[in-house]
Amino acid sequence: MLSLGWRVATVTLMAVAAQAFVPSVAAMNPTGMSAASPAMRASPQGSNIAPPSKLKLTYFDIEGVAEKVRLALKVGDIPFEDERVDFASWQSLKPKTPYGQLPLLTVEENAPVTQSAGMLRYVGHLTGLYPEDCMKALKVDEVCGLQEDFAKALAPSIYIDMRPHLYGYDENLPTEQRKEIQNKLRSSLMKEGGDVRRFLGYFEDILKDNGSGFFVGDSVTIADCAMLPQLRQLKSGRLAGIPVTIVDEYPHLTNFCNKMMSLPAISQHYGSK
Ligand SMILES: N[C@@H](CCC(=O)N[C@@H](CS)C(=O)NCC(=O)O)C(=O)O
Repeated sequence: MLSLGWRVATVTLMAVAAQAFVPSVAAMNPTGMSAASPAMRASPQGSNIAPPSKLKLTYFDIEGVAEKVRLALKVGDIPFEDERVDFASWQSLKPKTPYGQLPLLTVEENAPVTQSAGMLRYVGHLTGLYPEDCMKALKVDEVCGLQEDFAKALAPSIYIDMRPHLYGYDENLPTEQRKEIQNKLRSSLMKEGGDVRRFLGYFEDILKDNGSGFFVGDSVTIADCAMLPQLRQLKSGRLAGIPVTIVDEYPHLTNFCNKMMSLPAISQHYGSK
């Protein structure tokens, strides 16, 4: 039986436009979109979708995989219930979820839906943060996919500490041994030509080539909502062996983080965090 502390650590480690009917220049906010009533939205790409009357995002009280969805909802000014499940309640909730995992997105009276990547695109459609232009959407998907690849590269060094059996070790592997393996994995991630600088280099180049400070086009997209939590994770100090200053080595990534964090919806969301 896992202790609560262990379960907390487990889940902690597991783990991102509105428009008026007729946007005016005066109504534009720093996202490049107009601040508007959520009743009907027109994205910069021109979609007009009425948001659902009820939206609930259920996840743990961590950033994790649901943070990109929270950020897209906040940037898009879509009202939603940000339900945070505590780890004590999770054990009884888990068997009632479709696949034993969070996040869940409940739209109006429909059955809850799983998978954060799908939720992000759904919110992207609602808000216009997912471009209607196919080519732009393809580029957004490319960045989102690369972010997922980076998360996958980091995952073994995170999960070895929580679920060693996933990597062929005994599930009761002593903590010191888990840490030892974790240190080796982190050293490999950090070595010259290792995955951390490889991926950060890719992201830096995408920003440099795009030139707007955002990953695709000249305003916020769901790709930016996916990237910010990924970079925040690196800067958080939660990944031992990865210097918290690593992102500072990349001027375009640093500028991106500052730009995103200074958007009113995002700075309000994080408050003093
Ligand atoms: N592919 C899923 C992954 C969901 C997932 O891994 N959820 C983890 C937290 S990040 C979870 O529910 N863990 C608790 C458990 O498995 O008991 C998504 O992106 O939504």
